Amino acid sequence: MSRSATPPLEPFAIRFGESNQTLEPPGPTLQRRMSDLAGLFADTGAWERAVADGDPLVYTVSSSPVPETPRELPQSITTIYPGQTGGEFWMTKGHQHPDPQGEIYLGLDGRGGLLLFDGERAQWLDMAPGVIGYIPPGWAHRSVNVGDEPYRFLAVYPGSAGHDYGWVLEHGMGLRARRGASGVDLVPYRAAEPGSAGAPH
Ligand code: PAN
Ligand code: ZN
Repeated sequence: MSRSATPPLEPFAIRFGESNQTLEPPGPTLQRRMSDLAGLFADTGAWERAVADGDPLVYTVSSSPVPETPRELPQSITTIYPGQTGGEFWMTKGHQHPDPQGEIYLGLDGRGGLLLFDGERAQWLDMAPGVIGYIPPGWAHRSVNVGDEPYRFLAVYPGSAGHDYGWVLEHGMGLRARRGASGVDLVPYRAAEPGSAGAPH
């Protein structure tokens, strides 16, 4: 049976699991380690050292069972652990939705930021528990943990939106979020430095 022929789900309740870490009943969960974030941090040497030094878990995404299929409305909780690489706060890969549609994020725990980029303009929204960040159609989005505790948020997005990660690798996100003397420094985007991979040793 093709995906488009899948009948809509029946109604059901979804609850936050213990400490807001999961949705219940649970769906797929994915883990992103430092090695999954190639080409995203500006300081490629610092990224390579972090991969070599234990390849830490940077974030997890725990979904409900609602599938990413047209007309459904999937949800997931993202947990970004606290840390910096080359002074840049730990963050998600970031993506565009190839089928441009809106999305909302609801802050659950910790302190974060929602970085939005439409290819020309960059916007930063401070995220905290109880704050809804609205992502309009056509804006690439990345989340950043700017605190010392896990930053957690609920995402709700159209099941037909899709996820394009290559767009962010090609175009960047307009800004980078670095730890500054008094909190977050938003600095103009610069591409990741060339890595040592492929260089003669
Ligand atoms: C979110 C993101 C999640 C992980 O559920 O997918 O925070 O970020 P990356 O997908 O950029 O790794 C969302 O925006 N869904 O559309
Ligand atoms: Zn999204």
